[in-house]
Amino acid sequence: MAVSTVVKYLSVIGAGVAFGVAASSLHAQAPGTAFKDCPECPEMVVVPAGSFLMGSANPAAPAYEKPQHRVTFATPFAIGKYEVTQAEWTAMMMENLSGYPGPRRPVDGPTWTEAQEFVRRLSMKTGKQYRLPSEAEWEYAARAGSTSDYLTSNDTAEFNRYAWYSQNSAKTTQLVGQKQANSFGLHDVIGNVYEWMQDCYIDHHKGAPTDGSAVPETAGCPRVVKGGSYFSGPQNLMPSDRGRFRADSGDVTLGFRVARTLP
Ligand SMILES: [Ca+2]
Repeated sequence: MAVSTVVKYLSVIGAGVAFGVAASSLHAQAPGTAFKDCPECPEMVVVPAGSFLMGSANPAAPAYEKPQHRVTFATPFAIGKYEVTQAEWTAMMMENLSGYPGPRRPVDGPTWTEAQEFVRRLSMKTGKQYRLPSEAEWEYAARAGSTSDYLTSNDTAEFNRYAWYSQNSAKTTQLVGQKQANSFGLHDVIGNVYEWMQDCYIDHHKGAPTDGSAVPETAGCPRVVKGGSYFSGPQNLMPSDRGRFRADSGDVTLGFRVARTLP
């Protein structure tokens, strides 16, 4: 496709979602760009290269959030703008296992192993490297440049603007994208459903990878979950908070968002 055709195409869709190979490759590295690799694929946002301090330096924080350590991303990557919805899940998996049905609600209940099957099928369909985010990628994306304990400050009054949690959710999942996006353009990173990480869970950050990669697999290891859910109190809404589940178990508070290696 000629460049002039691409520009014309992009001008038609304006600031909306870029569809198709030409559009997504043209803007693949520009932070903040949103794109889809197919109409039924999750919408993705490009997150900039950079570095951040992962974990908590707060003396009162639990040991499993320490030590705080610097993680550096040499290149941009893409992460889901929203939690994977039930419409997106069903398009790949041909079934809906969710406890709270609704096409624009996040899928709830998939095991880590089932989430792996989802990203495998998504990768097969698109020819792109979809995967679960590493815990480092997710926490970097959740903080979106903030160094505070919570979202953009230490003020829990912010939760209503950014997050569905125990005090405003009626204890159920909510349609994705209703709450304000963070500075990277991502919705519901904190709250709504907990999200599966690629990483094996270890109960500290000692020796954790500093290049943004996931803590590698060991046989039978539990997997990390992050972000808190519609059922969570403030202590679980901090980007540094971490939980764990067995890879073969699911829960109605637990879903995921996808990541994608660029280009
Ligand atoms: Ca979430």
